[in-house]
Amino acid sequence: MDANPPPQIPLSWPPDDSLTLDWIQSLTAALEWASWKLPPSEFPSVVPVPVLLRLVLTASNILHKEPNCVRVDPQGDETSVIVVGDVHGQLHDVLFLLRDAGFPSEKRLFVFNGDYVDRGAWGVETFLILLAWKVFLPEQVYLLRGNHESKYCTSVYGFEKEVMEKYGEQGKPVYRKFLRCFEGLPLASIIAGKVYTAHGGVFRGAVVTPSKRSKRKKGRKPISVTESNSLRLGSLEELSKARRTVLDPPWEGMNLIPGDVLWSDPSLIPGLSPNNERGIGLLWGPDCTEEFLKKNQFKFIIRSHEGPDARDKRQDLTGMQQGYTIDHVVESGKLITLFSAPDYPQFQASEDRYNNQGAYIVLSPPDYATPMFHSFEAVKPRPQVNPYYDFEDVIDSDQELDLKSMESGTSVEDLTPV
Ligand SMILES: [Mn+2]
Repeated sequence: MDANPPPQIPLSWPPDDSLTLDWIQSLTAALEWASWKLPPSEFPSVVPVPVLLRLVLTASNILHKEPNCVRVDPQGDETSVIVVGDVHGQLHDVLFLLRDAGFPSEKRLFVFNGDYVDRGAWGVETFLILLAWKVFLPEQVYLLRGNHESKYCTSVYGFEKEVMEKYGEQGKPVYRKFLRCFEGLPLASIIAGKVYTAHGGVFRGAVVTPSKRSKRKKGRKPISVTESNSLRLGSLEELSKARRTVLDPPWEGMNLIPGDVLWSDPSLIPGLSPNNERGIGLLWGPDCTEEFLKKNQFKFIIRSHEGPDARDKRQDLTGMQQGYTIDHVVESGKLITLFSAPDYPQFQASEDRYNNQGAYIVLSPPDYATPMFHSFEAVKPRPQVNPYYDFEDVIDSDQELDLKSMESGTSVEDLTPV
């Protein structure tokens, strides 16, 4: 890495507001250089606050207009779609992935499945680069939300502190702008009408009947979702109606769908059940995968959310050493878990690392229904930096939601959705 800074530093916002490929390349070169050569506190000398705010706001405006479930419909007979799982602030691995797969273009669409920030030390850099691609190619690049794109997760797993250390006194408004952007990230995608992708997975249907006005003027009893025992799989129509602009999805009440989409995990046990390990979301069995695929005429579900540490604790599902697993094989198709952060997590208390590969998936024309898996190793060495969270104390990823530390102070039993 060159000792001299790239010539574009500090970066400036293009005068006519239009991002170019050149601008993205300058941003990438500057961020990569700074990750090796500058202490975090000098980050504003590379990306000054006004430039960062313009980029985040421009992307945010695009994202907020997208529906909960974006339709990714490749045009022409030469267009492929790349799907990417969790990247967790591992800048150098994301840059390797983009170079390896080929950068986004008219002929190469990208769907990112969320979890851009937290745990890794370069969440700001990683997310800014992805936002720049989104602004440059809004119809070719899709950024979905992960459970870590939330206020709760970023306050526990490092991103909030990372922003504060990189932007110092100006950190608070910068962090708030990031949170506002997270609210806009869509929840799911449908690729070529065949492949459903979301960070966690499937979701329950709303069990609340439309409120009919009581004939009596007073004494209308609110209907509680958690009183119902009838968990059923949700429809795409229900997904489209969910309110996603909640920083932390509720685990009870009228708006459970975002929490399910972002936090759920597959299981080999049939049916839908509460995800007690996580404290939010669902576990769903192969029968639900079949029902969801069949009803919507999909061939695949591609979800992310479980890394090698999470899979290490699961007896029923296979490990994440190659960056992907095939969890359900049913009559209508398959359920895939895709994880794109190799040698994860970046900071570990134990010498004994998972040394997992990351992976991305290529879906190709004409049918987009034969996923090609590309596994890759971590870029090494990584720059030596300090973590932004207490990785030795923080609970491991299988119970990402430490409910006891939530502000409400409500007990786990009270919060578990029925
Ligand atoms: Mn996740």
